[in-house]
Amino acid sequence: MSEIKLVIGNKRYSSWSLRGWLALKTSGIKFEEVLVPLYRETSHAELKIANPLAPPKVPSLKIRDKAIWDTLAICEFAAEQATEVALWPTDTFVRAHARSVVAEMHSSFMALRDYIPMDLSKKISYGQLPGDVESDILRIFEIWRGCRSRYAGAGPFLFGELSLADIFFAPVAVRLYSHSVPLDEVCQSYFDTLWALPEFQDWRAAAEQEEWVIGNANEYTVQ
Ligand SMILES: N[C@@H](CCC(=O)N[C@@H](CS)C(=O)NCC(=O)O)C(=O)O
Repeated sequence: MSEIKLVIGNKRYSSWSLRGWLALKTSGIKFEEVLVPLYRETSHAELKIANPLAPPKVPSLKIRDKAIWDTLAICEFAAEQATEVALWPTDTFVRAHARSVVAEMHSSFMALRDYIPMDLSKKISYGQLPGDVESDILRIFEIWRGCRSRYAGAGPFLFGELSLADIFFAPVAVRLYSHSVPLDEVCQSYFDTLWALPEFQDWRAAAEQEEWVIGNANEYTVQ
């Protein structure tokens, strides 16, 4: 049993869990996954048992008698502990650019998050979205195009090699996919790269197997 435990929510729905999990997986750190299904009466109590020193949110890390919570702190821990890969770009200014993108993702895009929650079981055809949601999406495309035009020579991800910036956009890719949001050539190519990340494929495959489903009326059922 690993002494590092990552507490996550439903793979189908928990966008922040996906980020923390991808950061740990791609870092190569060995960890044990503890999945607590969210939005049930007992969820908060179960989260407290899984990681007593963290708030009852996911993701959180439990390392012996220590807790690390909030996705950004967990991702920074993964980047610091990774020995085989660099989850931040090595160049100072490129790294600062990547951190700007990650910080913007962490603190913004509320309209997109509220209107299109992550749901890996959902796929509907595209329809006109509210203006503030469209504005969030246009800003995301602006970030993607800006990074791809600057760093395409270094690799297929936003900053060339895979970085935490890509990991932060993984749940956004799910949101765009589930509402069939049209992408231009540059954004589609980046989306395809992100979607094909093996660890992301593993997460989606596990989400498909989950038995907890939130229905149309927001009721929570077990299949
Ligand atoms: N800013 C936090 C957000 C964590 C968060 O809100 N997680 C959601 C799931 S994606 C959660 O735990 N919801 C369960 C609840 O609030 O009961 C982070 O970055 O980790």
